[in-house]
Amino acid sequence: MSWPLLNRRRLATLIASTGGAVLSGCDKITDNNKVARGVGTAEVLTRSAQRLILSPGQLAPEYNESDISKVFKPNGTTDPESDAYIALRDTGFKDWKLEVAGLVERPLTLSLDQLRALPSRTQITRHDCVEGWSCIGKWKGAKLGALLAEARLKSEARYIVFHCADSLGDADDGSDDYYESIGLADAFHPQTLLAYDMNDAPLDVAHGAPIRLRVERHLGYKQAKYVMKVEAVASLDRLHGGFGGYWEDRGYEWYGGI
Ligand SMILES: Nc1nc2c(c(=O)[nH]1)N[C@H]1C(S)=C(S)[C@@H](COP(=O)(O)O)O[C@H]1N2
Ligand SMILES: [Mo]
Repeated sequence: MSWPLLNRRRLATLIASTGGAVLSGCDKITDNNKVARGVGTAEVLTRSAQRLILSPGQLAPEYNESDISKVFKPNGTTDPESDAYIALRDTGFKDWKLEVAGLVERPLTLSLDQLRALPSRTQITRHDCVEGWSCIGKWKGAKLGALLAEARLKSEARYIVFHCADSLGDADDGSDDYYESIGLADAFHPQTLLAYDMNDAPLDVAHGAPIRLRVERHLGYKQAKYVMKVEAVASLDRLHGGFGGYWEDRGYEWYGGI
C-alpha cells in the first residue's frame, strides 16, 4: 500500500497540533477500523500520527538482505565540488575529521577510524524521498547517541545540527550550503546513525562519503550526506534561513516524519 506522504503528514501535524484531547478519538478510529477492515487508510493515518506523538522510541521498520534495492538512486548532490572536499576525497578521506562542537562539554575532532571505534548499529531500512521514490539499503554507522554521550551535551542543547560539505547553488557566502537538524529524541534514537558503510562497503561519494546521517523515521531530505560537523544548539534561529535545514529554509516541513 502506498499513501500520499503529504496527506499522512498533514493529518499527523493536525492531530499533533490539537494536543492530547484528540488521542482518545484516534484510538476509537483504530478500533472502528479493526471492525470495518475495508477502511484501511484511516488506520494507517492514525498509526502514523500516534507514532509521532506517543512513541518517540519506536523503531522504523527494518528489512531483509533480500529486500535491498539493486540500485539505490543517488539524489541531490552526488559529488561535492568544493576544493576542500575534493582534496579529502582524492586522498581516500584519510585526513577527514568530524568536528563535534557547539553546546557540548567536550568538543571532539574524530577521524574515520575513531568514528568506527564507537558503538555501532547495522540496519536495513527504506529511504523515502518526497519526489516519490523509495529505496532499501543497509547502513552501518556510529550511533549518534554514543557520540553525543562522549561529547556530553550541555543542558541548554535542544537540537543537533549537521553541516555538510556540499552546496546546492552558486552562492559563495555559504547560504546554499546543505545542512540539517533534528531534535534530541531523534538524536538519541537507537536507529540514528552517522553511517560510514552502505550495503557492506564504505559509503561511496554519491551517497555521502565519508559519512551521512541516517534518521530512519524521517524523509529523504533529513538524511544529510557529506557531514563534516555536528553542532549542538539551543535554537535554530540563527542558522542560515532559520528553519533548520537547506530544504526547510525553502519551504519543506522541519520534522519530515514518515
Ligand atoms: N549534503 C546533502 N545531503 C542530502 C542531499 C543533498 O543534496 N546534500 N539531498 C537529500 C535528499 S532530498 C535525499 S532524497 C537524500 C538522497 O540520498 P541518496 O543520494 O543516498 O539517495 O539525501 C538527502 N541528503
Ligand atoms: Mo529527497
